[in-house]
Amino acid sequence: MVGPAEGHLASGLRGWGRMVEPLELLGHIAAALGRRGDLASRRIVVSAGGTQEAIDPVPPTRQIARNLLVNRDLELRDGTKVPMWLFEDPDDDTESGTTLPGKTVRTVEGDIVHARVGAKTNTHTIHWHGIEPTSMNDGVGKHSFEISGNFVYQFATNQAGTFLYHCHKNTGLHFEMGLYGAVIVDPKKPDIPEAHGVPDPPYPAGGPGFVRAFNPPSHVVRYDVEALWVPDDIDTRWHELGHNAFMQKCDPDNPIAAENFTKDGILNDFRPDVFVLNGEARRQEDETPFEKAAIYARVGQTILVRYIDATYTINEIRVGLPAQLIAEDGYPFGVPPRGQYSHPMDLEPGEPVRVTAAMRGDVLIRPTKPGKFGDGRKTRPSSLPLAGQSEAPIG
Ligand SMILES: [Cu+2]
Repeated sequence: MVGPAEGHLASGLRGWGRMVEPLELLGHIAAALGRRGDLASRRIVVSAGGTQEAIDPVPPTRQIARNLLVNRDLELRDGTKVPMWLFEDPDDDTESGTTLPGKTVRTVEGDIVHARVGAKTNTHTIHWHGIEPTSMNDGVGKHSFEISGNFVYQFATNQAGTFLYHCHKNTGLHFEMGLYGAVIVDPKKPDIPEAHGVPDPPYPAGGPGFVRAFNPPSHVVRYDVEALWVPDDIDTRWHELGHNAFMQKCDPDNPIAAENFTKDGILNDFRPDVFVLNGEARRQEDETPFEKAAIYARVGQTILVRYIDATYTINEIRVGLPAQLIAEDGYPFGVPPRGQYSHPMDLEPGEPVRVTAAMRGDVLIRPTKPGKFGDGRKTRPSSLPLAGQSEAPIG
């Protein structure tokens, strides 16, 4: 590709868009093909044309929008304010459009999604973690591009499961600052008696709905109550840093040279002093329960917990009731075509699931007795969030 050149345009305007002059074209051709190679004395066709056209005419089945970013303070119980960067849904001007974690993106298996993304300040991206779009739509800045202004990402959500989206510019910092949210891909509603009373997907937040899981032959499980747990840890020192702190400069000849990192940051040193669950923040010594993570269900109901780890450390998730881990990282255990060597895992009350950054999982819980259930550990009863409740709570 050669050009375009700058100058007088057919539209009457001046600017970039002219075909380059024939002599310059000849020079490019000679440089590319050589003067006396195998193609000597051949004729060459040069074609030129407009560059403004619909690049991809695939019609979307679902359209969403997110802007980056909104500045918000996360207020601790002692009054300390931690600066955060949040996603904003420009089509939702209520409080639920700008949240920590970011507003959930919910799609259905088989959707073609168009995500209109705006960078309101500086440059950002959105990476659709685990969805695996094309590299142009994957939002990994270093492998494609960062967004300045607006861009429409296109991807297909062909696999039901729990995924996440997050900014992938200067990722260590921008993810830490709060630019993350859930992507939930629902399976299509099955034509079975249990589907009675369940609305069409995308299923409502909180339930009821269906989740992809080992359950032949349909490989869906109906749940009544749905919860999303998103733990995060915060090094409050990082939240005073600038947009490009400790960012690697681009030097294609020596991409990993130490001198290519700006020195105005500490992203090689993470010391979390605040723990966050579903946007509620606590200092380490603070034992106050996390209200937003509490789950209320009745005996006999099926609870689905989706967790997404937004921390940078190793965490253990514990449930004070028998539970079943049915999927990890968007992959359901035991479900074709990939599940022939895996199977759902039964968890004893209090048995930990170890997770770290960006790991996800789906857990089913079926309470058989009324009560209030914490993390299942004897030493710190009910200090972690699961609270099953019936008409007559005990314990
Ligand atoms: Cu960003």
